[in-house]
Amino acid sequence: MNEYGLTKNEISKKLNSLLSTDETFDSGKIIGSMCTKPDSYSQSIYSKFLEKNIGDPGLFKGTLLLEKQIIHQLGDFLFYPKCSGFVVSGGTEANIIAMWSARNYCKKNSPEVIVPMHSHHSFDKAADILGIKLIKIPCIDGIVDSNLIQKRINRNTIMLVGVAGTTPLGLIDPIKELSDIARKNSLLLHIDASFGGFIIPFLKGSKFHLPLSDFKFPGVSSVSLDSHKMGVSPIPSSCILFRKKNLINNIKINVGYLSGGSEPRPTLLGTSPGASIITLWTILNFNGKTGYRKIVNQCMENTIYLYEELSKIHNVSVIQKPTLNIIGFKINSNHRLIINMLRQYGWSISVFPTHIRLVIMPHIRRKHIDMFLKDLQIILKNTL
Ligand code: 0PR
Repeated sequence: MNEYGLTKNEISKKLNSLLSTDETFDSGKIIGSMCTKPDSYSQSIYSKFLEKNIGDPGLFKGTLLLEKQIIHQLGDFLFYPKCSGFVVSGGTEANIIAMWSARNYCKKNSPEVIVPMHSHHSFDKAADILGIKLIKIPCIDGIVDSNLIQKRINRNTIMLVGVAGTTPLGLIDPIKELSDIARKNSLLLHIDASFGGFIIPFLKGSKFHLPLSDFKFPGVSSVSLDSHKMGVSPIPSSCILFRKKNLINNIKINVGYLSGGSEPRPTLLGTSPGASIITLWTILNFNGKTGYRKIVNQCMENTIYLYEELSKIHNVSVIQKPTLNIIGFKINSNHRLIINMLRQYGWSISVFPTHIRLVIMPHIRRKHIDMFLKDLQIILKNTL
């Protein structure tokens, strides 16, 4: 650190230079990420409320009220307006909280949670931190094989997990079947809708309509949905919703000394941005269902366009028709080389052991898709 601070001008130059290697969503070349650029309205709202710390909720009762309204609004479109929950930092925190509350609620000596093989690594983190054994169930065509679950349930099992919007391919596990199994065995069921949570409800009635994956199914005990993914809110922002309040009561920690005089929210983080809550509230109310429907349907239109164009290209195999705005594909020969070339052309794709993942978020426009297809075809031609 310098003895004397730099001028604003010097700082600005340094930042411009040091950050010049960062990718931007505006380029349209970040085509493998589940995040997107928050619009200028959310940016301006976020920056107005930087002093709010929801880690001391008694100081920011207004922000806390907005959080309650968010949970109620989300619960409403997930068919359980009476749910309880919080705005948290991301899908990882939401999933860890779901596992934490399940462990404390069920009070078993050697707790086990059954997850699909494709589940996000936040469950591995949670299991490691919380001393829970994860039982991973194989998948068929990218979704969990629900027939195998019953055999793996034993007296230590506390919860099942289903995913609505899987990380590798954006698919949806059979939530109805999972709900039935959870009910039959008196188990909790957490739905990780980190990706799909802000999509599926808004596709209702459209040509992309999908079965629901929420509290409509009586076995579902909690749902996580990330507002900083398809909820288009600035990072960090996600929500965890619980059907029963007593699930949350099991993770409450009494502190007693906070300046605002109330107990902290039972989330993982202490000090955390109230600005995330205020901005999410703003976006939900500004967009309304119609606004989200428009965003989501545009992403789906673009996804299907890219899927159809990719399917026409020789030497490309698309894994399957997309369910949400995620496409998986592989190159029949020179797969690795093509991946490297795409990266050299500036495309930030996401690479899984079996395929390349493209995520068609709101910042990806038709012109970016056409640029991608053009570059891919040039690369394929040059590597033949
Ligand atoms: N659950 C699912 C199904 C996910 O796909 C993810 C993240 C999470 C939970 C965890 O969410 P947080 O990252 O908010 O904690 N999946 C993204 C992915 O693996 C995370 C991500 C996002 C990675 C943007 C890179 C990136 O550029 O793609």
